[in-house]
Amino acid sequence: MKIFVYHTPELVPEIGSPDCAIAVDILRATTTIATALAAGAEGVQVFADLDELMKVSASYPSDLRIRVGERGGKTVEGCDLGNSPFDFTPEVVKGKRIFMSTTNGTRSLQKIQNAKTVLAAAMINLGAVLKYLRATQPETLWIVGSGWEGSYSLEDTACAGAIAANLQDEADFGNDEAVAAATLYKAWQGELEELFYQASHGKRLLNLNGAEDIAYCAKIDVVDVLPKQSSAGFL
Ligand code: 3SL
Repeated sequence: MKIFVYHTPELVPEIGSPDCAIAVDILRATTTIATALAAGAEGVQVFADLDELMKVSASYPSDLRIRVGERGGKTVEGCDLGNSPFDFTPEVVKGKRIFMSTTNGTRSLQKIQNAKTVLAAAMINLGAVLKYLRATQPETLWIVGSGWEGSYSLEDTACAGAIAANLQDEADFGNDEAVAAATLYKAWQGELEELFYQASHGKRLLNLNGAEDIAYCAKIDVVDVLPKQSSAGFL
């Protein structure tokens, strides 16, 4: 397995596609997707564009759908939920299809659509991601951070690094970003919440009363789910 890390969707190569691509948006989209599926959501369909989300979800029964919209950390008007993982309880999401658009996370998921396998990873489902990669041994693996509007983010690199560091004895690193990400993770392992407080998006969320969200997003292996793209969204 050869592991490549890209810090933002914009840095993903336009040519070629890997056997497996993983999108990471620790704060908070991929953490929320994993939480929603663990809580029994029927599936999660992601959209970079909010108008597209509204159009596609309109043909789905309203009692069986949840529209999730986040921009700038806040819930989008007209959506049922924002992007806090704490809102995705079994009472709210069980059996429901989630239609989701967030500032950065859903853009990176869309950017890797052409990979043979597309996964969403977070710290809370790290073990499930590693188990899948070890079992399937993709020849090439891209791990794509979502960043913030095209710029680097510390927290996504730490999660990419957690995947890379755990596999480093059984895989090769394909670019310097993979080495750097693994090094960052190893330096902060055990203090991820503190690291996330230093990240610019961590600070943004703190200003929006997101301390509890940050603490949850920094936890490792809280859920045993692997969000995997299918023709019906992430299942
Ligand atoms: O950028 C994103 O996709 C979001 O995860 C941002 S937020 O954490 O919901 O503010």
